[in-house]
Amino acid sequence: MTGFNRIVILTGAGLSAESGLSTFRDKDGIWARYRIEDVATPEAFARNPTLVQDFYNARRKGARDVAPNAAHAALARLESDHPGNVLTVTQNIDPLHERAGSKNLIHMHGEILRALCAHCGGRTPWEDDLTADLDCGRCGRTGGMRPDVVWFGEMPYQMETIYAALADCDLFVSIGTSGNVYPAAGFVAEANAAGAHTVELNLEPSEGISHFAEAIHGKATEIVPAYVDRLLKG
Ligand code: BJW
Repeated sequence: MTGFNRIVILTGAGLSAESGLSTFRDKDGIWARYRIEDVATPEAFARNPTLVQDFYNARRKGARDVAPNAAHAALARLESDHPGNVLTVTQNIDPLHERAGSKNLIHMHGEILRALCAHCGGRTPWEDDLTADLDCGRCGRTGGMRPDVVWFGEMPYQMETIYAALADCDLFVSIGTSGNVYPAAGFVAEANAAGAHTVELNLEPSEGISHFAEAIHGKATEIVPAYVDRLLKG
């Protein structure tokens, strides 16, 4: 496995499952307990802000004290020890990659420990509950403070940077994601078009499995450290 110089890693909820955070589409996942239309769209926030804030307030509490697992640690080790460039793009809103030490990191679906003012677009670190009566520290307006996360129908963050990295990568590795949500589900096609080797590491075959040149299935805490060892040994 020698010769990879520009690596893009895409991660999803399966990476954080063994840290105790729920995935979305597994049978006991978040979407088995909540309807997407009720909690993860701008229309839901406009219709019932309290329900949406309660949903994310509970998840913010869950993310505050959670620890990264062996898979997050292995990806941080890859970034620090690999001689080439490693960019990690995560769909996860939890802070586990950065807690493990990843630095070249994009949270394309936002961060649960940040707030976004729907009025002025200001983004700010936020560890406590969000409520409908809060004022924005930047523009002073009330009622617009929401979690800094990307809902259905909204544009994920830093897409230009991500597409530029995909167009230039020689290895693309997708980890712990079901491949249901676009644009992330389309990244493997972009990497294939760039001539990159493409690898899926997941508990089970994802929706996009046919697009990957290689796949390893199993628990992230087992298969990710082993795969990183293989990459670093060259
Ligand atoms: C393990 C494991 C273990 C478990 N070890 N593995 C029709 C066609 C195409 C697209 C669309 C369409 N209609 C609408 C769209 C667009 C829409 C979309 O994709 N809809 C689909 C449902 C079809 N997308 C959007 O609206 C996005 N914006 C957009 O497209 O803007 C326009 C645009 C166009 C072109 C370029 C750029 C932009 C926004 C999507 C926002 C998604 N938001 C959420 C919520 C974020 C906040 C929050 O966390 O609450 O993001 S939804 C949810 O799904 C969350 C996740 O990041 C995302 C992906 O989920 P993920 O990570 O894949 O989790 P799971 O649960 O699905 O899978 C986990 C996997 O792990 C499973 O496979 C398990 O087996 C595995 N696993 N344990 C290893 N221990």
